[in-house]
Amino acid sequence: MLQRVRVIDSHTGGEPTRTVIEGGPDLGDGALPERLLRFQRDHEAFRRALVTEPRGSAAIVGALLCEPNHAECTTGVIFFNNSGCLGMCGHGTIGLVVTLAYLGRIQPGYHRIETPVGIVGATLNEDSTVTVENVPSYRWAAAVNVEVPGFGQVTGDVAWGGNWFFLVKNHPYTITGENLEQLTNFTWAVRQALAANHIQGAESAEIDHIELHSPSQSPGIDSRNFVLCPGKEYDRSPCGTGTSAKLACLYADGLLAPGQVWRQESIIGSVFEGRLALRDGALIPTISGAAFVTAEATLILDPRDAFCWGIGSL
Ligand code: PYC
Repeated sequence: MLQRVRVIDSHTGGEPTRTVIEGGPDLGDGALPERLLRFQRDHEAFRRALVTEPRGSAAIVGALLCEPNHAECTTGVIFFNNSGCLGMCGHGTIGLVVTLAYLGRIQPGYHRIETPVGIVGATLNEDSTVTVENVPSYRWAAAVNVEVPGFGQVTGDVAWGGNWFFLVKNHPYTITGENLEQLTNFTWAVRQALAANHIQGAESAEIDHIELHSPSQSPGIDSRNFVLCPGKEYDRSPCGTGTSAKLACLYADGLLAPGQVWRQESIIGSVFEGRLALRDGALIPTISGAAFVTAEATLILDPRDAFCWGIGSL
């Protein structure tokens, strides 16, 4: 039998989000982390069908809307990509909020959104930009050395911004589109070396995002980044969770004060504006950016199609 899935596609600074608004799996109720486990255990085929080829692409992040567990939240969401699920997704949250506004389900103002790693805030601003108040972020380990085969010793910080990041301190690359292959090869090698050397985040979490920075050529922009996502694809946006991790590291180094603005540019030149607030000893990043709806579609999943559930995986 054909399965129909209604989605709204958007992009946030060039990075796509596919929000599932109807026809997704019912994950039951309970806490979001439990529903995430059910999604991972029982709905791998659905994940691949939604975001990998032939319907999707390696860059797409899926956002499955779920009933929130907390009454004060507008919605719950589980983010997923070509290789698995994400704890949080900054660009995806901006895309999701713009999608809910497009559907007429929310108005400008403050909304709470439940994710598997905690409740985040999201303000839909009058100019249609969105400001995400992320989960508390922190630097877990500073100046960690790792021997990367073919590249030598690489030093970086391990930080949490809703996902786990390794923020490389020393690299020789100019962050431009022409260097995509080199940037990808280098960051993928760093990620593998971290795993091989058991360099992890809290509670032995895998570090699955690698982030490089360089100065920006654009006036008023503090930094340009390249972020390698878990499925070996780079983030077209400046990465909301990656920017959060960066802000936490800057704060830890005494280079960013609460309230100070940090403008982070992506490799394609899209910009997020970030700030930190200190609340009860926790660092709360806020990330502002814009998203645009690009399509409203019904995906057809036909089990007779040999490629119904996506073409291969990593
Ligand atoms: O914006 O947080 C983000 C993100 C994570 C992976 C892709 N985008």
